[in-house]
Order: sequence, then structure tokens, then C-alpha cells
Amino acid sequence: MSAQAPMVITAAMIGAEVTREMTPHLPITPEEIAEDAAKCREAGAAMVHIHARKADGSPSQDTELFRAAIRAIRKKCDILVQVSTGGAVGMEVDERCGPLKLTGADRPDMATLTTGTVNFGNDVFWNSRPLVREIATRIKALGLKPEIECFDAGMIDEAFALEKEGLITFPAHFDFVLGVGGALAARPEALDFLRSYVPAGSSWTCAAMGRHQLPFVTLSAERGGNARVGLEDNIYLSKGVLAKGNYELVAEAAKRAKAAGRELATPQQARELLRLG
Ligand code: KMH
Ligand code: ZN
Repeated sequence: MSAQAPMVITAAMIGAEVTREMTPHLPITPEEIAEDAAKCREAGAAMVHIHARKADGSPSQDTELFRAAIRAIRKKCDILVQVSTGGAVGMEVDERCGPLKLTGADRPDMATLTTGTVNFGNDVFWNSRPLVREIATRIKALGLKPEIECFDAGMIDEAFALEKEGLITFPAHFDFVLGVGGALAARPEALDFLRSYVPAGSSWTCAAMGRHQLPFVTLSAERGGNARVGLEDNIYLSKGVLAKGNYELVAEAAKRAKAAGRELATPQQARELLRLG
């Protein structure tokens, strides 16, 4: 039996940047998203992280698009649904928070909260301190626990400030996003520093970009953490071979997690491990 807790695998299925030109396997419609999500669940994922797209494939944080995707997913399986509040570069706060208008049976299980501004390739992912507080307030008002997205170490320091202000509670759940152009690189030393820096008792996930995605599943598994894989961050299963869907990346992550001695968390176990209530 593994001494470590079961590993939560999250499938970041869509994102805002990947296009159908880059991969024909990107899910866009609610039905496509739900079908791939159900396969991700079967392959070992406990949660999906979703963005939404309009019919033409362009990114959108429209409440109704998220409602349709969440309903379609929940019709097919019990996977947890984490919504993005990052959206796409350049979106304003009200647009970014579109999915936070979903209540009752359509309420998501979790929402992301990025706690600082960062270079994002040649763009800037803008998260001023007032904006971070506004989004944190809306997540809290919906009764959700945020996944704190850290693209750099200072974003953990900002989480400490948010906790002091009563906008988030500890222990928290962090996602270390490594390897975005212009931000913290996907290096094992970076992961080791970040996990040593989070408040006691917190849980963490690592999302590494591109070719680093799958190797970092192994590093996270060995260190007792959790992993995020999926087309938002990486479209290749191996060099030059496109993943035929998010489920293929989840299946490979599951294989690596098990090889490192980890069991996989069910959605119910993930709910407890991430303290989603
Ligand atoms: N698309 C990025 C600019 C999140 O989902 O919360 C932001 C992002 C973070 O993907
Ligand atoms: Zn995202």
C-alpha cells in the first residue's frame, strides 16, 4: 500500500490559447468537452479544469457556455469541475468571472485564482492586487475553495496576504504552473522550492508546460503532490505525436503515477483531499 495520499489528476482540457489548427483534438462544444471528460474520468482523472469557447473556437468566459459544458459533463460522469477565472489574456474582471454566476446544481466544484501578474509568452497575464481581491471575493461569495495558480514564487506570498485579509483560508490548494514563457521555468529545483514555501498542511498540484508536462507528473508523484495534464498546457503525447484527446494524456499520467507508487484519487477522495467541502 502506498504511504502517500492518492494522487489527484486534473485534466486541463481546453484553455484559451490552443487552436484547432494546432490540434484537431481540442474539444470545443459542450458535447465534445463532456465526451472527453468522461474518458478522462475513466483514465484516472478526478477533476477537469475548463475554459469555454464560442462555436468559432474563440475563448469566452460566458456564463451560459460554462453552464452548458458543466451540465453536459455531469450528465456523463461524476468528475469534479474546476472553472477558470483567468480566461484569456486581455479579458476584464466581469468577463473572467462569468462562470462564478453559476449557482445551485450548476455551481462548479472549484475555481482558479491567480495571485499575481506574469509575463505569458509575449503577452502579459494581468492580475493586479485589486483584481485578485475582487476575484477572490467572488469565489468566496459562491462558497468555493480556490485553486491558487502560482506562476512565480511571489504568488505564494500574495496568498499569505489574502489569508490575513480573510479572503482565502489555510490550508489552501496551490497549482504550480511551470514553464510558461517569461515566467518560472519547469525545473525540479523550482518545484522543490515552491512546495517548501506553501503554508503548512496545504496541498499542491503541478502543471508543467509542453514537453515538461508528463515528466513532471513523475516528479510530483514522487514528492507526494498532484498533477495537471491536458491540452491547455501540452498537445503532444510524445515527440511529434498529438494526443488524440485529453484522455490520452490522463492515461499516460495515470501510468506514471502508478509506476511511482501512487494510487489515483476518485472525485470523492479529491473532494476530501482538497478540502472542497
Ligand atoms: N489563459 C491564461 C491567460 C486560469 O485558467 O485560471 C490564464 C489561465 C489561468 O489559463
Ligand atoms: Zn486555465
